[in-house]
Amino acid sequence: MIAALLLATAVRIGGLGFAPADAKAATIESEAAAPIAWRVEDAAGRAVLSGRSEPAARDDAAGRRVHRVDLSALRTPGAGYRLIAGAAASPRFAVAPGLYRPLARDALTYFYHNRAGTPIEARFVGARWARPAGHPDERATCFSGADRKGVRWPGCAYTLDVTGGWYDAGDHGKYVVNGGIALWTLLDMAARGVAFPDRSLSIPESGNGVDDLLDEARYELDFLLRMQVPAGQELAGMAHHKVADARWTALPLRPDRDPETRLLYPPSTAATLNLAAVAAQGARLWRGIDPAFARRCAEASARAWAAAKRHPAMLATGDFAGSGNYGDADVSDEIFWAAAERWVLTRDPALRRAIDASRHLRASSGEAGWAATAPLGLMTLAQAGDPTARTTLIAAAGRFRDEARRSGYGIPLAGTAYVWGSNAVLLNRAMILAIAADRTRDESYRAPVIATLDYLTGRNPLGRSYVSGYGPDPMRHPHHRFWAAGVDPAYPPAPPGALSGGPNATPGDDVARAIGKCAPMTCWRDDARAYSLNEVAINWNAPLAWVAAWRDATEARR
Ligand code: 9MR
Ligand code: 9MR
Repeated sequence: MIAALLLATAVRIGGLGFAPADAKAATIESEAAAPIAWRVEDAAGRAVLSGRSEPAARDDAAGRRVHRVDLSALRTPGAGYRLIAGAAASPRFAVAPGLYRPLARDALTYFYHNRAGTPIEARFVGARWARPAGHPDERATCFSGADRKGVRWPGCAYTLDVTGGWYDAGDHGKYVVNGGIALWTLLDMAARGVAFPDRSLSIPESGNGVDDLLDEARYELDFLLRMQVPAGQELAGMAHHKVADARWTALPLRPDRDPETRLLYPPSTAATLNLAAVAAQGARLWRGIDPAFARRCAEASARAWAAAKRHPAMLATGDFAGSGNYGDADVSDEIFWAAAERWVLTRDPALRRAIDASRHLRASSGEAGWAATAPLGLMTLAQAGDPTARTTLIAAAGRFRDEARRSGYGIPLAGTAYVWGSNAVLLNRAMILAIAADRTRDESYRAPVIATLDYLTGRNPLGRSYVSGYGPDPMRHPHHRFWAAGVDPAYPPAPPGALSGGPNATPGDDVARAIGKCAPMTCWRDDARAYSLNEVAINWNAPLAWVAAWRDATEARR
């Protein structure tokens, strides 16, 4: 007992708290080998629950030995609880229903904040975050000349109006590949029945009679449709890979003050298939809401699909100054995903044959990501009732659940593979676990989903929340050109609900390199210059919104 008292070093718990009936777990970091006594105290300091920890093995990602605590028996609603072990105490936490509802909403509001081509208005987001439209009339032509590898690009004879969409991240690039997965994720929420009824978000479209989640998603879909090479051109139907600055701009920078030339970069097969996929998904979702728009989406999807077939190997291998690459040498997963979306829309037997012949139907490689889109196709097929896709997804969920059982923090990532955007790797795994929980009603898939959100908001070795405005010690200084208070106090801080990319064991910027050796889960700094650790991005916030909404929607069914 004395030893345990001395050895309990830190108590880590989800920063938002728990729904009364939900499973509740926490982590004690301690080198003690024997179980540690713990207790929960209420706001008045009364012990309301106690137990002994379950020592786990050393957690290599955390670089320390950890103990697990199960406090599921704590069901009485209240605020100001603390979990105490020896001399260490957790931050105060709540037990209450609906704790994740505001996060789901704020995580979606992220997208309005990051809209290009339109003013961000004080009446929607408050004066602090209002700004003039960035790139309000974005007519761009194609990059011509040599890229950084010396490859020469011909340019093009046309200009496209590509106004609108969301900025990708801390930079002002708009990338079709990453826009695709982010948009798919929001549309998938809607397809699964998550509703943000008209006026439930605060956006310019609130009051138009349409669900606000769909309105926000349409802002990006409209933009993606503009990225398609027009009819009559040699590459008609293909989608440009990105529109972005010709050179990197420095932080801070209000988007309307961007001095750089904006250029279209060469079309790619991957971007084209992203467009084919999300335009098909859009056609399905708007069919009953705006049939003319749905038809436009269906046509664009068909043209993109046909163009990708004509140009199956236009790989985005270019390396251009001023924007990210999103390069991808394997488009078989994009083909599978686009085929799946198009089959669900059209029921074309040729597409069905392509799906059945694809290895991606049976062998899921893991979680979705901007370069790994097969799981998006699987999720859509499973949602449409496809038994094989369901089996493949549930098998993937089983592997993630096994990893969660090995993790000292209960998260579906064991081992040390913490990459750029690791927080979103977890969330993309959590989505598959959540779908498995929905399908099977097996609650063992649920715990790692809860643990993922707990980890992101405080149950981690740094005791930080990676979500701005949420949890006791939230991220404050993201790499973002406008939410740049971290580099210039004249700029606003991040609004609530923005997710940091998170720990990255492979340093990709000067701040990260200066950290030196670190246990993977601790390779992170709340520093605006640390773009390989602390950037925010549409493809990271979208699964945050999805998973937070799922946690909120499903807590009642327990
Ligand atoms: O600010 C850029 C960030 O948005 C990107 O994610 C990142 C990686 O592509 O690059 C950042 O830009 C840096 C550039 O790559 C190198 N010079 C310094 C830039 C920092 O502003
Ligand atoms: O999310 C991307 C990550 O998987 C890559 O490792 C990284 C370096 O290529 O780029 C990330 O994407 C960035 C993009 O290139 C530019 N906008 C910001 C994105 C997030 O940092």
